[in-house]
Amino acid sequence: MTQADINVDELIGAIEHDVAGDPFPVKGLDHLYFMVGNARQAAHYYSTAYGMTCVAVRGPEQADPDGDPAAYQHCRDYVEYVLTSGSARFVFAGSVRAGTAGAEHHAKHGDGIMDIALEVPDVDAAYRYATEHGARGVEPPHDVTDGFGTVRLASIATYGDTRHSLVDRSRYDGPFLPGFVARPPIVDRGPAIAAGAPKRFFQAVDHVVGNVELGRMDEWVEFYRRVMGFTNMAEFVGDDIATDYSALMSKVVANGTRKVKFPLNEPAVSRRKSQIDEYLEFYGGAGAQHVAIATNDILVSVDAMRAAGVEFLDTPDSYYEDPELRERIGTVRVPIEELKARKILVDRDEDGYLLQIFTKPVQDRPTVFFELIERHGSLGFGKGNFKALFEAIEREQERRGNL
Ligand code: TYF
Ligand code: FE
Repeated sequence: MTQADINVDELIGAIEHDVAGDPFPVKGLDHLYFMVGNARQAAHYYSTAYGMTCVAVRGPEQADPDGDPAAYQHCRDYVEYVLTSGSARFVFAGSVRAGTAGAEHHAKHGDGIMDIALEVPDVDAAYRYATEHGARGVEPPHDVTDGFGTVRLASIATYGDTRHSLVDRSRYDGPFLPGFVARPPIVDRGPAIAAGAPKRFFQAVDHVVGNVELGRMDEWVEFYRRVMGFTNMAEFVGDDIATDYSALMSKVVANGTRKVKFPLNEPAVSRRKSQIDEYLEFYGGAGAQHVAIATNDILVSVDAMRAAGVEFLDTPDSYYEDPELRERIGTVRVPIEELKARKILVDRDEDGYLLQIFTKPVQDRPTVFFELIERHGSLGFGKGNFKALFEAIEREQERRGNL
């Protein structure tokens, strides 16, 4: 199978869904907007270590003194790099001066996800529905135009200082948003690909997880139900598991097509400090915890990322040697030894199985991290791995002195 043949919907477990009756139709995730301390270096890291391609940039060099004054100031204040990998699109932004909203966001939260932007067919209808159902509007609907056409944008607030921009790009064919200019990739991966490296390490964003404060998970589940018509997916971590080992509670909400899946975690009260408490303390409140990126070949992706210096959580050999695992998992596409060699986790449910692995935090603060996921029918999140996974996270927490 060539990468062009990959069906992204299948990769992320999307299902058929009738949008006619949907109060808040969503086409999918448009982009994730990361505010970082050094966008130039972040763009380089995600190019080399995550195999992404830098496609566009906007910054002081693009500032048009004759254009819209707000857009002019924005260009003078930030440098923003757009990187893609298949249908996934990340923006890395850095403030070039003190006192901007982005600089304040970064001072408070460190590197983090400021905006989880959704592509919608009708920005005005979506914004109206959301705000009428209790969402706080951040930016009302407005057009942004350049020589490539017009994008309609709005945004609403969600947990912490995070927001959801609503994007309609159906009348636009530029490289990203108005004001951005196309640019060549930061690294030429051509020679590596010619030597057998994968063209892409991942093809899509599978889910984005939010950490919220103690006792507020159900409030945010209700927010996504009321404001966006998202529904609860079956998989969650309840009290039983929480108090035993996981130290967190988790529920998953998704849009009708399940292209957009948002698990929400809150800390559970337990003997030791929850991994969610550690996040909340260092992030300075609620925020996006991890981004799961979907790959059609997790073995190749993990090998390439490890070779580039990405650090993954360790899984003890005992996980693979447990006869119960082999029984639960049955046959998967590779021998378990291949997974063991790479510390990849595996889980099976009634619909199929999935392979997954988690990186360590990707910035100085123990906050945001990534998950690589390869789905084979399963629409779950690796519930069977929670024990092994949370123990691995707690070992890291202990090493950092935050347990
Ligand atoms: O998204 C999920 O639910 C899984 C499991 O702190 C998970 O990836 C849940 C909480 C967490 C780390 C992973
Ligand atoms: Fe996940």
